[in-house]
Amino acid sequence: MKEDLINIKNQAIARISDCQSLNELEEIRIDLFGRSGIFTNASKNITKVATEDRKQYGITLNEVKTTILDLLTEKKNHINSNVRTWFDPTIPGEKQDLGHLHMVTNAINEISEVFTKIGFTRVRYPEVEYDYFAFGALNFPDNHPARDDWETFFVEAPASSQYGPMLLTPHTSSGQIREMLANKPPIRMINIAKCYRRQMDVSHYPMFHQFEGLVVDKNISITHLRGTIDYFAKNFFGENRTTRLRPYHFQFTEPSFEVDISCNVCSGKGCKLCKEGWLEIGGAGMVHPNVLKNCGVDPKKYSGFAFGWGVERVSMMKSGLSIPDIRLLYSSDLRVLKQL
Ligand code: FA5
Repeated sequence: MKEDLINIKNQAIARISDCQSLNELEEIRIDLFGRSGIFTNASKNITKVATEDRKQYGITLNEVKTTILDLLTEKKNHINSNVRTWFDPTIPGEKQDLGHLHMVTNAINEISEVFTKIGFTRVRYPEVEYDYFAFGALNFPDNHPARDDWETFFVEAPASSQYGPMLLTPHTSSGQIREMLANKPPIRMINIAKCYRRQMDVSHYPMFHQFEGLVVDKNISITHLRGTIDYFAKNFFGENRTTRLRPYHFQFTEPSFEVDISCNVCSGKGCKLCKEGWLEIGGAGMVHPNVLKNCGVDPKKYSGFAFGWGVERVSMMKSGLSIPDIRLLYSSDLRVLKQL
């Protein structure tokens, strides 16, 4: 009986190796494993095998079956690999999607370019900061509640005895301190970096970008601030845009302002988007004498101006696309990203 199985195997091997086509191979398979195939019948014969030989017969059956099936698969792959697949060179190619820089990266590049053209140096300072640089040196007395306005993330790390607790910088104004400690006036910096705040709604995101301008030199006045802001507005948003300053309060500037830009939808006449013709872009002011002193700059000799605005905010205002929610920018939704 066992010899019969070996014969089945040897004959199958011979037939499979001579076989030249898939049809022929299928015939061999059916001859062996079909309903009344040679192998199928041999399996049924197990009932006729003496009980003491049955186990060995079963093992041989399995070995023969595995060998033949493996050979059939191997032969099938071999025949398939020899079949030349038809290639039609006239079929149009598949169009590959082209990636592009994110809208925020483009805005950062453009903002850098606008300011470096008028002599500002692009800098970047740490995102993980100490309280002293983000608040203390910016004229916030210890434990002053104005810190709350910045809804800061604190880092679980040992506080510095000199600079206080560690935090994720909530604004690029910390870069003012780093810049003045590292360089003597004249200073013209544009610091563009990531900022973090515990905020999340249609116009706020926990991670966002600001660009901070700082100019410190002899005889710097509000007119320089106005001129710089107007220059930026016209270069970034368009020739027809104008700006205005509204009185405001920041600890680190005196006087302080909120900067508005004329609305592009109604050209400053007043509409649904802007209400009164103006859109807010961010804060600005003349550097507070205490901040200059904290950085070793003599306020009797030098003065300066600073401004800090949101990159996402200004690029959303510029784009002409109506982006109703800042969170869309970071949603990684290709339907949105492809449009920007
Ligand atoms: C400040 O952060 C000041 N440091 C700005 C400044 C610099 C004033 C220099 C004077 C001199 P404010 O908190 O208003 O100010 O933020 C400035 C801008 O950052 C806002 O107008 C907004 O455009 C952007 N911004 C603030 N928080 C978020 C947020 N969570 N998501 C997105 N953008 C934000």
